[in-house]
Amino acid sequence: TLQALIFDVDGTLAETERDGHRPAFNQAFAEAGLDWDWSPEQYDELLAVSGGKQRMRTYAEQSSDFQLPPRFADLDDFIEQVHGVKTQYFQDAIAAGEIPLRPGVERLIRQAREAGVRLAISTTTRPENVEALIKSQLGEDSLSWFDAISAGDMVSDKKPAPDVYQLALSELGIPAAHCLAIEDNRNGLLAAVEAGLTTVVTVEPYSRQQDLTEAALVLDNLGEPDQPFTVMAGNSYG
Ligand code: XBP
Repeated sequence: TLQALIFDVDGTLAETERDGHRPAFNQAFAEAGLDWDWSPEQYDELLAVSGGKQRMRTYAEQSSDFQLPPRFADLDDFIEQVHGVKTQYFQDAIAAGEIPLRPGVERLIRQAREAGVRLAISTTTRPENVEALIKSQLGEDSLSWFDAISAGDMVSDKKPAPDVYQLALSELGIPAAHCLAIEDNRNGLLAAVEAGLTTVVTVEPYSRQQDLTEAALVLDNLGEPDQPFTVMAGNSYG
């Protein structure tokens, strides 16, 4: 029987990437005096690297004309500081309610609670971003609905490694066989499946073309009664 749902955040709870994280990165880059300005299309490609800090590192290493602005001690210092500023911009946007939950997310969360199914989060982003999103969209008390919020910086390897799902499972204290993961892209799917979880993928525009064969079910979204989801693929339920 199903005992817990484990949600990814970015792309799954809300479409945070293009209109949330991307502009926040660009604002932080401008503030640091960089000429980096990630377009929506470029950002979709950069999403192949999971984790904002890793994304910045990969980009810096691939930009042949990148010069470390003199006020940073080294690349690590640069990434840490600029990513910190980016996180603040992102949280401001979230707190202002600018990024709504995807269709069906709130309904599923509320139905799970009513049915006694426990809730957890497994994400690459920072916990403070998750908390801001959940509180602004579901109310001040809603953080307590989640028994575990596992985030990328709490483990050594980020998605597609299974670590952040294994952490959520151990905090829940429930075997993977009794939990369901909800993801939105290939990196997250691989992480969840490697942790032994049956996984539903609700695709985003950029992940629609990805190989999602390991998913039990691929949907366009979680659906609302007046706005049903479309099944894109499925190997267990399909
Ligand atoms: C999301 C990410 C994150 C966000 C930005 O991955 O890769 O990096 O793009 O957030 P997942 P941070 O959906 O697997 O959690 O900058 O805080 O990393």
